[in-house]
Amino acid sequence: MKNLTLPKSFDDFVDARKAGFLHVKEYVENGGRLAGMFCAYTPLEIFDAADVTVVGLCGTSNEPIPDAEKVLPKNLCPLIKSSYGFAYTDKCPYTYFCDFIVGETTCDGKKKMYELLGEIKETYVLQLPQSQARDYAGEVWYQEVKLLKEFIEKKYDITITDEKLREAVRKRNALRRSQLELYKLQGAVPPMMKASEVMSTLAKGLFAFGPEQQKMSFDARIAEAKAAYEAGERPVPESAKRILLTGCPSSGVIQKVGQTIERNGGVIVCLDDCSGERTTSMLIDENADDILRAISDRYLKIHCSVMTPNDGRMENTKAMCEKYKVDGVIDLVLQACHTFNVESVRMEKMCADNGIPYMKLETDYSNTDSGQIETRLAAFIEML
Ligand code: BJ8
Repeated sequence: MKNLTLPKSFDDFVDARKAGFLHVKEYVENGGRLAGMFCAYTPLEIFDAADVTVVGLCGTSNEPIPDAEKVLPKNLCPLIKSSYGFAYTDKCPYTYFCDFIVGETTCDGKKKMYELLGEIKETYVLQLPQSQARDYAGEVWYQEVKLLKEFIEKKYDITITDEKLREAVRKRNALRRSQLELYKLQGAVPPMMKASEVMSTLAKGLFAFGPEQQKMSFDARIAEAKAAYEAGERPVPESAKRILLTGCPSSGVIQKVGQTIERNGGVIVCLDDCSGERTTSMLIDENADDILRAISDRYLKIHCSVMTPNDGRMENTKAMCEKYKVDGVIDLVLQACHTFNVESVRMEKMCADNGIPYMKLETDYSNTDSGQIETRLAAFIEML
């Protein structure tokens, strides 16, 4: 086995993530099954039912991007370049240790990147329909989910039974309910946590390995935050402007954008991306006759800009603005993400129609625009 070099940026990454890196080595060396994935459309219950731990491999750091650009075009989304760069440079323990990777045909950049990623690590690509609107889309996706199940069965020479799938559904539903409770804390006025704390709680859960452990870690943090709030602690001042952050996945810019919002008198009360409340609230019928179909149906319902039409996202964001008493919407677009970039026109219109202040922020993983972002965010929050 080659020597693994950890990137410098991990030194100051959240402790939970670092703990996960150490844990993964031990887990794999003890015979644990590990797979990597990139997208909210990946049906996690299939992996759970096969006792495969699945970890998100979306790159969140600028560090491997110069190396990735030796292969990939520069004008590509930073999330794609970072993800590929980690595999290309052997710098991510999860990519390094996983048995295989599951990709999906979402945006053009990602689906073509998977072809190159497959040269480094075995990569299985789910063929996701481009729309939920066609009658046949549900059947196409069901067949894809079934093919994934068969691929995993063959890979490990196992059978994934309906009982195991049902058990996995129960555990994932329980985890989702717990995650919804965590989001609910931000509905209080003032919110019970800073957004950075919500995110580190989610990250801690994510690297806790397995839905039950994740749930335990969320439940403990929720109880702690509620008790502190009841005892009079207010981690966020009542004057903080309540922000809904929507658009592209934000993990790679959360320091540049999230911390800047909080430093300038704002607080993110709703993270409205594909792994936020709108997706988490989609549960699966635990008693469905055809449990595999119930799983595939749930995942196809997810709203993402790669789908057309994608009206559900606008409707959901509007509902979240009301629920979380939002003062302003920040629409995050990662550079060269055409789907979210074009869709921002509709998001802006939805906000204007409902009298909600809106700001679009286009950025990448570098720090070259930090000053400009600070100025723009400060001005936006000041105006709320
Ligand atoms: S369900 S948001 S994880 S596709 S990689 S689309 S930022 S250009 S990540 Fe995504 Fe699944 Fe949708 Fe969620 Fe744009 Fe970049 Fe593509 Fe991206």
